[in-house]
Amino acid sequence: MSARQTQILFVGDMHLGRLPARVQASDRLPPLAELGPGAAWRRTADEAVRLKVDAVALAGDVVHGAGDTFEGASELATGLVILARAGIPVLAVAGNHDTRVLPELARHGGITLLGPEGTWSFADIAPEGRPAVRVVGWSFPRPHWTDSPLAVAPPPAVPGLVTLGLLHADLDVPGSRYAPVSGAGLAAAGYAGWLLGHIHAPGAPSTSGRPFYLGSLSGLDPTETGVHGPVLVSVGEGGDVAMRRMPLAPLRWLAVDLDLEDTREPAAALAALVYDAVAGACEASREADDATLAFGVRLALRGAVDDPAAVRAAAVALGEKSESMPAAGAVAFLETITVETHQRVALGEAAQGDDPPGLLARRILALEGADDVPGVDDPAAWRALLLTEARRVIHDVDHLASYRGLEEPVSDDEVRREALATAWALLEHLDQDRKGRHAPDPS
Ligand SMILES: [Mn+2]
Repeated sequence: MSARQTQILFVGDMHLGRLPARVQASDRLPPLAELGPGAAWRRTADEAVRLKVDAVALAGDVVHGAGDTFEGASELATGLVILARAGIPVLAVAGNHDTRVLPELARHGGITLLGPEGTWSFADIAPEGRPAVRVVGWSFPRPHWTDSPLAVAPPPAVPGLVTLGLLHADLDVPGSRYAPVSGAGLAAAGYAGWLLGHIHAPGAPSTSGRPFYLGSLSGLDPTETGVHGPVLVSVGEGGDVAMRRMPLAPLRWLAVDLDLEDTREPAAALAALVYDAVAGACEASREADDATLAFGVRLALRGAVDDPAAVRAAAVALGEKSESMPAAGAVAFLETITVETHQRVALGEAAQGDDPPGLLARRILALEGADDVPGVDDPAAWRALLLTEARRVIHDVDHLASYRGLEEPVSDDEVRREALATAWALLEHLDQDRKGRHAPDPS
């Protein structure tokens, strides 16, 4: 660090009070509390002290919700005490989860709330002998807010003063109930950067004034994959701005694909193949100064195999053993293994037939995006039709009373993969029926 730089550490959604979901219980893994947002926040505070940053800025959803307020507030206090002892000020905006609790915590001291009640306000970080930086922020007034924060103009950029925007909002989602805001509108403010809370997937830091998401400080469930941690902003004497994500989250989620297509006897070798794939993926995700303690891996097996049933059985056995394993200087565990392998079949050949396997083979070819499907004039149009049918089936299931409230929007690719899996399962079943007819009766 140059002594003449001003540094601010920006922190995305923490949801303090929550513990990460879906972590395996294992003696080899650190306790859950060491892997969650509270631990990530403590590490962030320690790092802020070590780097002697000039301020820490929180982008909202600091504390998860009413039920977790006590636990969340106590975790927050731990970090605030560390920062207060070092004389590091903390700025924050409220997100949709902490419209009540954050202003209250701010009143107790230790946090400066920016933009209370849906207004814009700013704080200048101006350490002696170093460049001043202005942080402008807007806070959620209520858990739902359908107006754009830009409905009220943010303070204009001041020539010669580096200004950074801090905001919890839904970027480029018109009609959102979570402070919908236009990225172009934010960029037009002429600030050096916009550091956003709300979406938990971390975006690429941008110093060109384009907004980006800080992402959750620590992945809260297996869908929050990748490198999570705060973003360090450094401003030099000439007003040059640099941003760097610090990989401080103790838990990292990875989605790993293992293709078994070219493997001999994949069922027998599955455990070794999986350990190699997991270790390789953890190693590949490792950053300089990586502080990951545990990797949670969602593994998908793919490809054509001779004996899909044997692969499924081996995957179930491996899942039941649920061992954690050393990986990339930390510990990895398998959160789930999904089996998307399928029967090795000459599809083009099978699709020539008008029998049930042939009709299924045509559907598989179409769903896989083939340009030529025997007996089909326009495979693309047919694929669209198949997906519409599949989506209707999913929609009917989604709206059963028992699933109400669980439904999340299903992507086109998820629909396609689900339809493909069903078609492959049927094809395998037909194949077994055919073989069964010739096999001796087991009874
Ligand atoms: Mn959030």
